[in-house]
Amino acid sequence: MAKNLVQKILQAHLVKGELKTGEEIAIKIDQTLTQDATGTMAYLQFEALGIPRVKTELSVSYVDHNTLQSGFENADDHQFLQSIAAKYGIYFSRPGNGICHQVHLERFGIPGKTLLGSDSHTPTGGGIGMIAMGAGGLDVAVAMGGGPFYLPTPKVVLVKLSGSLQPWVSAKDVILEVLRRMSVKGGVGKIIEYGGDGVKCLTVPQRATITNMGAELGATTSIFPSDENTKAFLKSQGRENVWQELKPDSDAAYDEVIEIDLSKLEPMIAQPHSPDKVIKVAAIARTKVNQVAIGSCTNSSYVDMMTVAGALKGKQIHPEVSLVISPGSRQVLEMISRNGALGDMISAGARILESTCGPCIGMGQAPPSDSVSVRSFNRNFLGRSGTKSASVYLASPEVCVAAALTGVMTDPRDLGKPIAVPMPEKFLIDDRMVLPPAKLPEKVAIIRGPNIKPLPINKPLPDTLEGELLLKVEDNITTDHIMPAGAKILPLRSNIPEIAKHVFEVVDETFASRAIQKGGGFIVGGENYGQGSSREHAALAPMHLGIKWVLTKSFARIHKANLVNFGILPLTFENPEDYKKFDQHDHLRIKNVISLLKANQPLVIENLTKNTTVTASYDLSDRAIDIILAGGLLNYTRDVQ
Ligand code: MIC
Ligand code: SF4
Repeated sequence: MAKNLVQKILQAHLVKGELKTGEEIAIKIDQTLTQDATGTMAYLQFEALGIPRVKTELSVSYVDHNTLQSGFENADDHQFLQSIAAKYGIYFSRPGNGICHQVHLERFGIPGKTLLGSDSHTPTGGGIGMIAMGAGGLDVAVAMGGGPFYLPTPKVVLVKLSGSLQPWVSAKDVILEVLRRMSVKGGVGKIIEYGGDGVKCLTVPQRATITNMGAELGATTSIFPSDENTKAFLKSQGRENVWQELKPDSDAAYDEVIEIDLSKLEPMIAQPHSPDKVIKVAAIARTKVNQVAIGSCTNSSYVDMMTVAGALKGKQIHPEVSLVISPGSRQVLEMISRNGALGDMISAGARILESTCGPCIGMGQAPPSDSVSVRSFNRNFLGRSGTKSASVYLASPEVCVAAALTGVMTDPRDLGKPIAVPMPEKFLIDDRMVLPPAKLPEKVAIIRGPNIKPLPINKPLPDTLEGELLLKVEDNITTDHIMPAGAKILPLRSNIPEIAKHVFEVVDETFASRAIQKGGGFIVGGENYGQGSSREHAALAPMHLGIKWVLTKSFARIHKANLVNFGILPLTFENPEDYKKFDQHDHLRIKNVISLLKANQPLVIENLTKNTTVTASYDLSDRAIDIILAGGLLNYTRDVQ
């Protein structure tokens, strides 16, 4: 039978199950990546599994999120990560070496391989032809230990590209157009495969911008074929030997097809506070802009930076705009510093940051109150920038630099002659900031500063769940709502009791204290609950607060898996209208939970305040049910061993 590209790679990695839409499969994971903000927990969990050495082909630990060291916490975490990497056979990308996804693409990505990363933008690797997926740290820990990764077989959507991009229109506009059409929940349960003649005009970093932000569709991942452009990119990175051609069979079938004519695209922009609120830049031209931030794992490649530098050369940014630029990797930063482009940025008035996530995750550079910030990033969720009253827009580096120069939203085509930047034939290659694992692991002592707190362990699920509905929220709640990030909270990622105090802070400041006072409780939500980041802290911290179930209209994939991994029941309304039957503070009870789950029967929620009942269902495999009953994946893994 003819196969599409996704089916070919999944089939080659299949360990359990069959490729039938919706059915659970388990696949072998070739490579893993972690970053520091999710990594400390992932490695504590790896330690708890008791496996002496990683069993993957390659595992890399990056430090790129928590690099603002305003106290000992982040620096402690870095030392812990470095020592644990050395001991367990993991490569360690030092702080300053770059953003995980950018560096992985440059130095480690291999067409046809699978990559699991404890970060939702791991699909960046799809730009080089990998099946690269984001997951919670615990799933990544299990994969490092050689365990397969479980997921429901996704549908495959073909995005067929034709034509080629017009001047000043870029890869970011392609993915913004896909987001405009599909929305932030349009990709749930799907893998997006790009194809068609238009693919030929996109370089690997451009493809990676598109697959990176596919995360915002809620998609499992996105992928491009591996072709001559892939080969050229790998060659310029001195890695041509890992190239292979990968493409779908000519008569392959897809569950859905979307067609995009690249020649017709115009510069686009996503408005606050969601990446799918996409319109043409021209439609909001002349809106005043206060801050511009260029970088992040979506748009910080060499060509992105050279384009920005080219537009800034010999000019000065608008006096009322603050422009910050963070090149994606040390490779990019070093290249633009050696060729003079960095000097052009600096003399135009740009503020240069180190090669990290920085403002994208609220690690510094929070914009002023009530201001407008235009960013080349991938997420503009409420409060993520560090300023709740700010309006954050997402656009290409071209649109960003145009706004920095003029002080208002500007269609970059108004800047005149386009900046043509060719892909370099040879990138500057220097891997000394990536430390290989120790040759004598038994000699490595793990450094555990006071910020590293022991892993919280859950108890098996009780048979009766009774307590208060602590919070009722709307559709599209993100993990940034559930477990905010930013410079103040991120340093607590290795300290669950402390970070748990901030759960749902953006929505309701009293949530955590009420949960603690009541000894736990429940949450009701709308559609696409838990979209966005892969942070398992959005499940782990609620678990610590005693949350036993979350009832929604639907869940985002990674968050649902994280809830299961930490023993929290992800329930859905049998009848979505029942959403209306709940109010905060209602006293609720579910009886016979264990036997009903074992028999795969719906659960009945008694609302003791309102004297009503509501039926809740769940879409969970037998394995997922056993994990929840055990109180989470760590307990389950220990029980079955
Ligand atoms: C993000 O972009 O939200 C993050 C920070 O990279 C997260 C991971 C995290 O919360 O540590 C992600 O995307 O998974
Ligand atoms: Fe870092 Fe932002 Fe990319 Fe997340 S989206 S990995 S915070 S640059």
